[in-house]
Amino acid sequence: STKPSTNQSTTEKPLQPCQETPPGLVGRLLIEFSSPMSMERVQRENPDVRQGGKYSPPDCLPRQKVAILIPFRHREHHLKYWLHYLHPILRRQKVAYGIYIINQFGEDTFNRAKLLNVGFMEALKDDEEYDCFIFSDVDLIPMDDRNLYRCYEQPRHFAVGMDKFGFRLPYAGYFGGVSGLSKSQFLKINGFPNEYWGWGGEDDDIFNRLNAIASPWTGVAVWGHCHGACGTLGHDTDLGGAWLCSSWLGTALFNQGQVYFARGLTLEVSGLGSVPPWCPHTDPTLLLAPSISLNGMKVSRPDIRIGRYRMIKHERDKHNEPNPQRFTKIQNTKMTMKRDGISSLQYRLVEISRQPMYTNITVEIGRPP
Ligand code: UDH
Ligand code: NGS
Repeated sequence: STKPSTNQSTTEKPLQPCQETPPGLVGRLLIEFSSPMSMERVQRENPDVRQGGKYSPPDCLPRQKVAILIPFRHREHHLKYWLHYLHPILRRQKVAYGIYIINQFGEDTFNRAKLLNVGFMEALKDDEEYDCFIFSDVDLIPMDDRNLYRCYEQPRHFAVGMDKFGFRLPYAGYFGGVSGLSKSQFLKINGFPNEYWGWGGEDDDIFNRLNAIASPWTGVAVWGHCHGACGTLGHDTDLGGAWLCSSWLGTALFNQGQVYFARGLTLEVSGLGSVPPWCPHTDPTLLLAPSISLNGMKVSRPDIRIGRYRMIKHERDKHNEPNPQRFTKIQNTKMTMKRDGISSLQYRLVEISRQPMYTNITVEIGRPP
C-alpha cells in the first residue's frame, strides 16, 4: 500500500545478536513416553512455529540457521513425541531452525545416510541460508536443554549418553543418533555415504570420513630447525602418525616423508617463518612453505552429564535388517568417500508437503544393487 510511513523502523529497537548462552534454559528435563500424544496438542502448544516447522527467535538475531533432518519411515508415533519435546527446547535455545522429515518412499531396504544426504540438498533448496545441519533419529530426545542444537568449530556428536547404553558413550568412535555438521564441514567430507543399505555402520563411516580428512596431510617445508619440547613428544598413536618435529627438520625430512599433524589440529601456516603453536621451542627461523594449510577435524561432544538422551523403545523395523556388508565397508571409507557421497547422490522427489510442525519430504532413493 502507499500509506504514509508510520516510522516503525525508528521506534522499534534493532535486534541484538542472541546471547552465546541462552538465558532461558532450564537444564535437566523430565522425558517420558507414557502419556498419550497428539499432533493437535503439539500444534496447540507451539503456536509460534510457522508452517513447515520453522521458527526464529522474536527477541534476538540468531547466530546460525539450523536445518534439522530426520530420516524417516513409518514412525508417526515417535514423531509426535519428538516434536512435542524438541520445539520448546529449540525455542529456549534461541535457534533459527526448520524441521525436515526425510521420508523414504516405498518398502525397499531403508537407507538412513542417503536420506540425510537428500535432506541436506532439499533443505538448501528450501532456504539457501542454512549454515548448520543437525541429523537426528526420530526416537531420540535430549534430557537437558543445555545440549545446544547448533554447529560448532568441529563436527558435533550430541547423543553421547543414551539411556540404552547406561548414559555412557558405547565406544570412542560412536557418531550415531544425533550429530551436527556445518555446511562446510559436511561438504569437506563429501557428505554421507549413499551405499549403506539396512541397519548399521553408516555412522561409523561418517566418523571415518571426519578422521580421514584430519591426517595425514602432506606439506612441503623449505627449511627448519626444531628442538626441545617437540622432539620429546615422539610418537603418539592417537595422532595417526609421528610428530613433525623429531629434533632436526631439514628440507630432506619434509620432502621425503609425509608430514603428520595431530588429528583435529587446525594449523594455518600463512607465509614463511610461521612457528607452529604446538612447537613452542621451534627455532623461529623454521620456514614452512605457504601452501601448507591443514583442515583437521575432530569430533566435539557435550559433557556426558549434559548429553543425556532418552530413546523411545521400539522393535526392529521391517526392511532395515542389519547390513552384513557393513564391517568390510567401514574398512574402506578412505577409498570410497571420494566417489560415494553428496557428489554421487541420485534420488527422485515424490512430494514435499508443508505441515504445521514440520516439512515432509518424501523421496525415492532406489534399492540395494
Ligand atoms: N528409521 C525409520 N524407519 C525405519 C527405520 C529407521 O524412521 O523403518 C529412522 C528413524 O529415525 C530411526 C533411525 O532411522 O530412529 C535409526 O534407525 P533405528 O531406530 O532402526 O536404529 P536403532 O539403532 O534400532 O535405534 C535398531 C533396532 C533395535 C531393535 C531393538 C529391539 N528391542
Ligand atoms: C555399532 C554399529 C553402529 C551403531 C552402534 C550402536 O556396532 O552403526 O553399533 O548400535 N556399527 C556397525 O555395525 C559396524 S545400537 O546399539 O544403537 O543398535 O550405531
